[in-house]
Amino acid sequence: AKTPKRVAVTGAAGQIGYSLLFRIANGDLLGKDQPVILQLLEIDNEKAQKALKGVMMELEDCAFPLLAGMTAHSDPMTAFKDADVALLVGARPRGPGMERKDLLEANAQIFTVQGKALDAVASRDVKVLVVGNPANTNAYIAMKSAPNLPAKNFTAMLRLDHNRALSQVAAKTGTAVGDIEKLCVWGNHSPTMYADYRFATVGGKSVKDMINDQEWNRDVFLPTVGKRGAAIIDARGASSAASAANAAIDHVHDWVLGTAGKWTTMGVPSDGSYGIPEGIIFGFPVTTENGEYKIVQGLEIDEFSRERINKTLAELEEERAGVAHLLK
Ligand code: NAX
Repeated sequence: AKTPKRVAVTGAAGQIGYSLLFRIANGDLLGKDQPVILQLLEIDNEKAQKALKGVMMELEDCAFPLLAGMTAHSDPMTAFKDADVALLVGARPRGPGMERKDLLEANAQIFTVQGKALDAVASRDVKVLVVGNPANTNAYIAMKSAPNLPAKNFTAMLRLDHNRALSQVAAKTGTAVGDIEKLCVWGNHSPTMYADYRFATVGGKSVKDMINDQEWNRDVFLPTVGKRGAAIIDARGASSAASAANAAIDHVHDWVLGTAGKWTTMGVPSDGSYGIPEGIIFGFPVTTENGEYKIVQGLEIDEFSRERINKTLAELEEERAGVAHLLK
């Protein structure tokens, strides 16, 4: 049997955690032959720790054959010890009267501490996925706080936006989501993200030609994908949880196990591709193989796309400037 992999999850007693942990323990994250040990972090608060114990009781009651162990933590220095994968889901939500700036700073604080802890105790190959918002900037802060780990190990979740775009395109073209290739989402996980089906194909046919409607792209598709999170809150009375957990599973699964040449979207530190400044955590089309991702190169960026990419980049640069003083 394989040696168990250690998967650390923060915000483990939250809504996303409740959808995520059972799927990890079921083998959906790292494969049906890969035992896992869950190292679960919650805030140092009696109610949160008690809720976490409750989730762990339910995990026990599933008797998952692949769940080789689990531990509860309130300190990232123990939660991240030897972690092979770290899913940073817990974050500070925006409270009443809280400005965007306060939100950025509260989260910068959390992700500085967690980045340092990963740097100190995690596996040197740890794969980090930041889900907690603002995800791209939180991933940037964690990466900058972990100078002894490779920067490429830090990623942010754009996969929910990617999956949302896939299903909108499938509905519009009357095709199956699984048949759509070469779709991607550029930029920040925020309403400014740019979902791009210009290169997408179904059975070798161009999706752009099938749709052939730039107004639908601009006035229906992009706003629908961009505001989907708000639409879910409006309908459900709570933010996306199962779909967010599913996207986190997809992201790490594909990163570890490969996409066999197919594109997906990951928020990764830019290497300067497409004029995105180095180090900014940006949604790019990627392929993955042997546990490494590669940004798809050589795509043509037309005027409309450049405008959209610049807009989402400007937002990320503004967020980066807003936390720069905390990273000294
Ligand atoms: P919940 O509020 O249900 O759960 C968050 C949990 O994190 C809570 O139990 C809280 O105690 C814990 N927590 C807070 N600070 C922590 C810390 N420093 N260390 C450990 N645990 C901590 O939120 P949930 O709905 O699960 O969402 C979690 C995060 O995902 C939010 O920031 C949310 O905005 C973000 N999302 C990101 C998405 C993406 O596509 N990147 C989509 C879904 C989601 O909105």
